[in-house]
Amino acid sequence: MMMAQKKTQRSNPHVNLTSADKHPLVGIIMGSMSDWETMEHAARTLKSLGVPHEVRILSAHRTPDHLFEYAGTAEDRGLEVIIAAAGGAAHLAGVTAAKTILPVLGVPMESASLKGLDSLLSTVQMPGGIPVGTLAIGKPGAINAALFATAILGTKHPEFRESIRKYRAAQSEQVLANSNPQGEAKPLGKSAKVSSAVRTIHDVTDNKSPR
Ligand code: RP5
Repeated sequence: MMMAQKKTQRSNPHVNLTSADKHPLVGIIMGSMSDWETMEHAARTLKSLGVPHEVRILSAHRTPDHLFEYAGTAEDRGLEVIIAAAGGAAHLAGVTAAKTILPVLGVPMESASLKGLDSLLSTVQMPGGIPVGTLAIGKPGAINAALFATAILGTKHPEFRESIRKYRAAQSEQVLANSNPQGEAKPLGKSAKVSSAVRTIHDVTDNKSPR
């Protein structure tokens, strides 16, 4: 049973994706299975940073009661940050924020009709009183939401501050190791060899730098 669950983690957002079997500190929720292709980047980024997390599909309009229960019990269940992704008239992050005092980060999904501008405005334009920290549309927002969530955790858990530090260093190293777009890589930095941390960034971003 346990083995079967682990095997499906990469492709099934209904299943917990936790690091080292610790209880989740970050909850990633999204309005639809169609958001998973984008939000998988948030989950993979958290995984690479060693942040225990869980992933759920919950919709403000399709499963409102379940969303209320999830957001209303998140704090008691030990979550410390929630990442909420939705597209179109994207009210998931705002409704979640209304039901918890945990920090909620919103990721606007790129929509078919308006390329995510609808999602962005719906997520970011919260009236004063209930904040949603809104990231960029799509994959960059998914990656940055994970990094931001980790930075928030880092104010309380020093190990996650170190995870961010390593990620940043590896990111710089990756740029410096490929600094000449016309020719062979001539590292500008101290280190000529690409570290394993750089490979981790490659893993996270599907061999592309975050855009
Ligand atoms: C939102 O509607 C979801 O977050 C998704 O981005 C969008 C479209 O959902 P589907 O019609 O693909 O399920 O609730």
